[in-house]
Amino acid sequence: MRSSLGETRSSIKRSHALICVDSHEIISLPHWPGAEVVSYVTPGLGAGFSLFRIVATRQTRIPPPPHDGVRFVLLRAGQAEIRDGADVHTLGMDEYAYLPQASGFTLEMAAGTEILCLEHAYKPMPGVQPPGPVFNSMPAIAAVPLKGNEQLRVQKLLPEEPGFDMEVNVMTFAPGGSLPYVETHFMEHGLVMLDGGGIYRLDDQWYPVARGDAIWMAPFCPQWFGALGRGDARYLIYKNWNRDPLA
Ligand code: UGY
Ligand code: MN
Repeated sequence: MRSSLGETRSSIKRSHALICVDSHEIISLPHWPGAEVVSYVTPGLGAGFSLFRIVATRQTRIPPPPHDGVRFVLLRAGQAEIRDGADVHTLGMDEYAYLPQASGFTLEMAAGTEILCLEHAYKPMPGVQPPGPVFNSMPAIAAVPLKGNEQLRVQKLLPEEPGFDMEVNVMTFAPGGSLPYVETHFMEHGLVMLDGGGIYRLDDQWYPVARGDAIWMAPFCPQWFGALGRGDARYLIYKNWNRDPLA
């Protein structure tokens, strides 16, 4: 892309947004001291969640979120420690943490550490206990073919329990693999391309997408993906889940 001529693959629409590296705005925020922040998705777009990338510019200690929401963190480079009093968990490459609403976990990152972070307001369900924290590793989660399709495998990073009001999944497409149909659903999505690329249909546009791109899909945004290239295409995808849309 010729950014000198004002070109970008990024595209912001009412029903979806594609945010590409060439248009990233790197900012600092007081509650992310010692870190560069790139916001991919925020409520300003119309989304019900925030999705952003953090890179620590020095050894730093991040306080709990300045809101009562859930924080999900996936480490993509470096090392971090998640701490609540004497409760300490180390995160290495591709390890992740689900930190429940209103919890007091701090996040200590070494210089150069990169994380993907997703936050949203937790929707409780009457009679169901909200979940506690989850610490796990992406490679430790089984990749299961989607509806028997060996070209498309899904890893569910969070337990399939009604206490969870969100899913965070990794979807891996073999070259030529695709979603079986154009989805339309009331859940919205936040997505980050982790590897490879292909074509993402969003509403009535078809976008080339590649590693590093991020996408927001509003409720009912028609969506479809087909993987191109020689290697697998892999993306991390969030959706609000397990709750009645009127609740
Ligand atoms: O879980 C999903 O809705 C997923 N299949 N959507 C997507 O990949 N765009
Ligand atoms: Mn979907």
